Amino acid sequence: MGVLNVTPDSFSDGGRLMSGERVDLERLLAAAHQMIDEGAAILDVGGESTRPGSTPVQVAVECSRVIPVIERLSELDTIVSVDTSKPEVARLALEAGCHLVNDVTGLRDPGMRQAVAEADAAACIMHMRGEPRSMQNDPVYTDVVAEVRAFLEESVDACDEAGIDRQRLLLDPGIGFGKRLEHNLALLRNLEALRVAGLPVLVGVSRKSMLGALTERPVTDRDAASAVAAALAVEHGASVVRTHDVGLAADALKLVTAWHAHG
Ligand code: HH2
Repeated sequence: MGVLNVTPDSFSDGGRLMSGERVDLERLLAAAHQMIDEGAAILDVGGESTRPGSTPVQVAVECSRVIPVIERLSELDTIVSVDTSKPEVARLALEAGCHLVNDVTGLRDPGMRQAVAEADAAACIMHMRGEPRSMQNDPVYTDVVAEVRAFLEESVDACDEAGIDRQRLLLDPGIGFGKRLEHNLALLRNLEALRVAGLPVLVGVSRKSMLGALTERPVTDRDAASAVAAALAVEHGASVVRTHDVGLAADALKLVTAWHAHG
């Protein structure tokens, strides 16, 4: 899953695909084609940063960023995902040709579950402790793996009740979303334990601060560590990795595949 952020303020690539307040569609399409060529199966379009300390944006602003992009990407031979936690944005994105709703709040809003069910769309349920504004203020868990799994179980049940086809769900531990380094590492080492109902797990660790803490590198220089983390995540049970540098992650995953094919 390649990340296409159309925001001025995302933590690692804010403004890259923008021209002032507007999305630069030419640059965005070039980035999308490059990701597809490098091996992305899914393109994830986000119009609101969820970095620690970020503040929410209005529905109209988020829509003005993501909807024209989704319309264009839906013409390509790829799965299009919208990274949003607002049902209104998700509905319009699905109407515009989006296939998957990637909700960092784990479809907690019943309106979001209804939107996904009505469109018979796919969805990613991510775990987040708290909200972006305050989530890194000393999060505490007794057993982080058990607590995240319990949340995912409840969420899958809620999606069942809303009429969402289970086969269309992905689960995500939410690396860096209300977690300290030791929590992130425990989750990454135990991804198999998070596979509620055998569903596939998605991991987003690309460029995140845990990699900064481990390598002492700035956000602009974490792509090598991100690729290694992607490989480790797949080795420990992830089926999808969300990444800013698709080429590097694809190389890393080719090695994992070869390792197993010839083992
Ligand atoms: N991480 C980010 C955003 N969306 N979605 C899922 N499912 N899993 C993740 O780990 C995840 C996510 C944060 O990364 P990014 O989009 O690069 O930054 P920002 O939120 O600042 O736009």
